[in-house]
Amino acid sequence: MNLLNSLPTHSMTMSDSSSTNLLDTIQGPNDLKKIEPERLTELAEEIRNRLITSLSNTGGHLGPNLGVVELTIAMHRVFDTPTDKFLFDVSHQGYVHKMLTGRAKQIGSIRQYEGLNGFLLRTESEHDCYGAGHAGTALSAALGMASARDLKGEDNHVIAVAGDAAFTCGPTLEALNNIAEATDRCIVVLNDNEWSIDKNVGALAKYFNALQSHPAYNDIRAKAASLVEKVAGPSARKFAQKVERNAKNMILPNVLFEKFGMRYYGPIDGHDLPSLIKSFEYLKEQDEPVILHIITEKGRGYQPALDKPGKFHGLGPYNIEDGSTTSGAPTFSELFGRAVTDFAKEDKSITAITAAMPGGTKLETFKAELPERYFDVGIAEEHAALFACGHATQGLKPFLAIYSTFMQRAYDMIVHDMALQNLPIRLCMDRGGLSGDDGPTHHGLFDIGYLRHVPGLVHMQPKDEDEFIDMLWTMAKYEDGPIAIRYPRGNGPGVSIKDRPELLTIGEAEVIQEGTDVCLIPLGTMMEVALETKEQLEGKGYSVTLINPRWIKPLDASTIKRLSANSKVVCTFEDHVLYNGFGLSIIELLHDEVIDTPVERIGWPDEFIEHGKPEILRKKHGITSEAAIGKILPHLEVT
Ligand SMILES: Cc1ncc(C[n+]2csc(CCOP(=O)(O)OP(=O)(O)O)c2C)c(N)n1
Repeated sequence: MNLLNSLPTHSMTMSDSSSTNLLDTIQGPNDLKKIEPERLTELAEEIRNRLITSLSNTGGHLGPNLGVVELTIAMHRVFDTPTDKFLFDVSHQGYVHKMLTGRAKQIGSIRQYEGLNGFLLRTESEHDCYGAGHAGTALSAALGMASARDLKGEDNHVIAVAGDAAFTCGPTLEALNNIAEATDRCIVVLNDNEWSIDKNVGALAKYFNALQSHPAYNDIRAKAASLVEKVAGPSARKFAQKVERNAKNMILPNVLFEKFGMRYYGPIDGHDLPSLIKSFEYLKEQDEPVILHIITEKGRGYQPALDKPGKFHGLGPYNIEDGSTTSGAPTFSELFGRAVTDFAKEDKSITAITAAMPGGTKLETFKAELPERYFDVGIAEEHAALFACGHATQGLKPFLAIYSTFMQRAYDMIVHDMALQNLPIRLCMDRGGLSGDDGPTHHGLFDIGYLRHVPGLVHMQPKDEDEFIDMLWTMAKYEDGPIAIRYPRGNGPGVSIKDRPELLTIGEAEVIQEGTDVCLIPLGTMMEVALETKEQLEGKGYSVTLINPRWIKPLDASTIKRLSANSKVVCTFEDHVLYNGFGLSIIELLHDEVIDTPVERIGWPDEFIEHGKPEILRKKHGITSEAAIGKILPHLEVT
């Protein structure tokens, strides 16, 4: 049972943006401080309405932000950014902070090209002292800032806000272990809503949840509330210690946190603004690392988000009345979830592992149908990778599904544990390629670079849905070592899938057509851009070779060598950075074989790509057939 059910749930009021008087007066935190205390609840409601209305058009992290409205108001009421430092873990819940630091009017541009980023960026505002997008970074970075402050003899405050699932991350636990040694003063807010993107998992989640469902919890909450009533007074410390001794027994996480050298306060209702403000005023005066445990509701104030916290964690545009969204053709993730579940029904040694992303990777299908072989290890990619290694050593066939960008965390495990020991683990890298409106923290543009040089590792990318299933099937049957697949966000070209998958030959490309002028080598779904390029070239009378390479590693060296040598120019296409990318592997191959056909490459430049719709970003950065033609033609026109 969640005790917050007893708290009032606001219904969505449609009176919103046009009458958002208080919010529109806030150009920065100082304006917030001028608002009369009794009007702060009204402000909270305005913020919620603005979020619900605005995000229905742009999409975004609605649920997490609705949950931190009061928390963020209280923080800006008590502390002073940019002097005081706020770090939000992942920072997907940073929209309210953006609104209170002069960006309320721009919230409608969030995640849009040239608009506000969906996460915090140091370059976006002086109030954003630390950027993020990946989980588990806030505590460590906050400790570093607090330690730097101590060294410099300054006296500002450092406050890290982290969700309960952030405590499943290795770096968070590593920071906790180091907190007492790193600084004498730092405030951590544990924003406990019982949810990661999906339901939070693991021992700590159970520990926190057990607290909320414990019969003594109401009593403790009442005492905790009375604590914050009193803490503003002079005898605060003594009183706090007395309340702790009397009210907090073993069911509270105080023991756990205090072993790490932090004084624990709470739990308090994270939607009770006066309590939050008083708590921060009190904590501000403490000369020791402290943790404030607040209980919040993800999606507070919007019934569809309360009903489906997983869906409303982060989503595209939705119908504001009922929260419904449109769904199109099956995505690569959905095909993955279905296929691996079907394979696992036939092969009892297949297991599925996710690091807190059952919904995103669609392993939720596997979880529903084969729960005993499904493992969600929390936001713990390094652990997930090692856990998969353990399975592989015991003859199981783990499918490890992690987004390309989050797999970066597990690089050392891939080298040191999987590849060096040649363990057959199936690395399934969803969102391999541009992620679009999530921006640079989420684009999966580096995985070829960080896997290409790992000895013995097989890596591939499918051009369409049917080939995708063949590749997954080939992975299921492959036993010789680690094998990876990258596939993009969203849908493929929409080809139909044959009844039974086909086993592919590792390292054998598909030659679609042979010509004599230009050799096009598009990786994966870049086939679409290559096909447009081919048509334009053929329209100009050139003879074109088109190869679907399938394998990033091992390359089909003999086919690529032969067809490149027969062409006047080669052009590669990849949804990846050019540096250390797929095209570079073709250049290396031709160089090593002393084939002097020039190679042109279409791919992302050596920079962090901003957020925005893929069409816009592709055009801007030259991931188009026009750009390819522009690079190819000069080689053909020379006589
Ligand atoms: C390294 C990494 N893995 C996975 C994710 C995907 N992710 C984003 S937010 C989130 C859950 C965060 O839950 P919690 O910390 O409890 O915050 P809440 O959303 O509940 O406020 C996950 C798994 C990520 N951002 N970074």
